[in-house]
Amino acid sequence: MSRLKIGQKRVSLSSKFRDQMIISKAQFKCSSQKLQQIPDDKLHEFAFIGRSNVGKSSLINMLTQRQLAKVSGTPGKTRLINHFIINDQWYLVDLPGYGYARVSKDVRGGFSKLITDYVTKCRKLHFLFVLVDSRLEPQRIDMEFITMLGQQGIPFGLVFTKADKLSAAQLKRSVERYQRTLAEQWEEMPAMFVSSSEKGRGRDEILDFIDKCLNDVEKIDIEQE
Ligand SMILES: Nc1nc2c(ncn2[C@@H]2O[C@H](COP(=O)(O)OP(=O)(O)OP(=O)(O)O)[C@@H](O)[C@H]2O)c(=O)[nH]1
Ligand SMILES: [Mg+2]
Repeated sequence: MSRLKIGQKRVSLSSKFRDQMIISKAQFKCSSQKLQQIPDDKLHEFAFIGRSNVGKSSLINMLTQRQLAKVSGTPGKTRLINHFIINDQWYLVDLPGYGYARVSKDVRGGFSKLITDYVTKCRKLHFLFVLVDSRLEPQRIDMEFITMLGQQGIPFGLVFTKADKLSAAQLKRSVERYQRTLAEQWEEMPAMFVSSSEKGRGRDEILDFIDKCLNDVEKIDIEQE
């Protein structure tokens, strides 16, 4: 198999200094159980995916500094696609987790139709944050998922969650282990972020990344007018 490249929908990042993004408004918009139900508008979407319980909903709450998404210690809490509209301009999207066998027989060992439909067919999806537990070695299901993203050309980055549970040295080892595993298959490394929803870690980096993406899109939209 040829080596994988990161999807190209993500535009190049400008290094121009900007003020940090401020989330002045964040609201729940809707829950969807199929792709046809997601908001029918042109606003860009930044989505969060990963194994059940990895911390997707917690991360959305940490980024928005609001209790918007439902968090639970029991895996499989988020079953639908949840859209949260930010500053009336773009969406944060909380996706159901994968790899949780008890959710449904037909999703076992694979990815539900809801997830694959959204990830592969939603044209408004601008960037996908794939969350992985920073305490674990690369998991097969995560590697399978990101291989699929590479094959489909979907732009994504990795977020190492629950970093508060590791020492700095353990965290470094964990990230390096991932980089070594990815290097076997990928031509280039995806963007990587370290997060802790408990401590607020990673918030500035992730919001800054989204801000840059949105700014670049705006520039392209203007150039095309
Ligand atoms: N220590 C620590 N715990 C976390 C962190 N993020 C999430 N958790 C805990 O992990 C559990 C799962 O968090 P969720 O945010 O509900 O995870 P999820 O990925 O949305 O789970 P599903 O919706 O079931 O797929 C909860 O008990 C959270 O409190 C973190 O950064 N640090
Ligand atoms: Mg959730």
